[in-house]
Amino acid sequence: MPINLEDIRSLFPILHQEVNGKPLVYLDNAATTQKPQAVLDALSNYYELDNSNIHRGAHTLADRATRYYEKTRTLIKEYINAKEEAEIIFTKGTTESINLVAATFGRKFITKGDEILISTMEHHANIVPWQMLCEEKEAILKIIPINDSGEILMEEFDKLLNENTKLVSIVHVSNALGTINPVKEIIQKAHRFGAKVLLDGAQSTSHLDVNVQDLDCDFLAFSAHKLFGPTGLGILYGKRNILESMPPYQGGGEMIKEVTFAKTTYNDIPFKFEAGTPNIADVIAFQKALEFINDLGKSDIKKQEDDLLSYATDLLGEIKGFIPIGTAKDKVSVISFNLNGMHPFDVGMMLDANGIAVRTGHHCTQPLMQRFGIEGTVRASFSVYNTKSEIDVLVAAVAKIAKIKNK
Ligand code: C6P
Repeated sequence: MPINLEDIRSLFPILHQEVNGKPLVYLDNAATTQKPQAVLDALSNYYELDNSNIHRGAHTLADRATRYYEKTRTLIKEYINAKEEAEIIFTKGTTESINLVAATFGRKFITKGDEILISTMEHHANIVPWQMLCEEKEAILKIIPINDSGEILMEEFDKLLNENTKLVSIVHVSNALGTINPVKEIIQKAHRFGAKVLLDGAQSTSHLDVNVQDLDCDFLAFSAHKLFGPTGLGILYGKRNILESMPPYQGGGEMIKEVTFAKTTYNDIPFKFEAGTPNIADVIAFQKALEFINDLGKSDIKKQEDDLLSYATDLLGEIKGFIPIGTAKDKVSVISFNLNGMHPFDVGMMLDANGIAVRTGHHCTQPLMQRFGIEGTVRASFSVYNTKSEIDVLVAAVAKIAKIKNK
């Protein structure tokens, strides 16, 4: 069924406000998406009616909170087509999910001389944990280069892969460029050398159908807040046999089976990786975000976003001085650009004065910016609730700003 934009927008209270005297045009969805009313209601309902600690209490509220919490795990399992709930671990975000793998899988399985492959277009969250690990273990971090359009050079990837490669940790969709990487092929090739593959799904899980069994990835990391859910909640998917082979992440309550001063035995997965009282309210509220996406349907969402992307790409491309950064053939609805001779931050400020919210700067991808020889970009990122008339507002504002410079 075609998406009814008015209906969708009515579900998001935050969109209906003025910023700097202009109607808000929210185009910073790659940073975080807005939350539908149902998510906000679920948060307050939880604290009003169900608040309780989970997995421990013998009383009704604790039982109810536990059931609601675990229901989200089931919905996530279905959302990414994992085999079982035990493969879904709750974390604080994509960043913590990747750090968890570095601290556990990395601690146990990466040794001196091993090689870890990442690409030029990684977010800092998928660079720094591996640098830290490689430094500690005397392992080697290698970088897969990209072309001028912002696409991975697959023949260079082939050359880098060898029997020392233990892990390929790769972004599925670039936050700064929008590039969709050929991850299925990357995973197949890495597996031929026995390497494990972690997908950074922070940007892909909101736009694409991410099916972990079909992709055959070993890990997938993503964040609820980019999927219309609350901040401070992340997900790590891992294959059962790998998760079971990894040591725990943090020690504390919940992650144990039995503790004595002589020895502690650990809980089964996923609880082995979830020490302490978790982010119960946000996990429960995230259900409503997943229901929102499932109700619309991923393919209709993608269609709507692709439509906005091609509309905006065409119109912005006509503006004199507009320099797109990231022109991959396969892209999600992210447009990164510079205006000739203008600092991205200045452009962002002028857009904000028009009520338009975009992100400017390096987007936590400094090595990628260095690859393009720039300090940063202006990034407009569209979600399913954005409209063509909002894009018209963006295009008119960018054209006006470009004219100031071209005068
Ligand atoms: N990118 C952006 O504006 P957290 O902060 O843990 O939820 O997600 C980190 C992260 C990891 N990988 C990718 C590809 C990402 O895009 C992000 C978050 C935001 O682009 C905030 S820096």
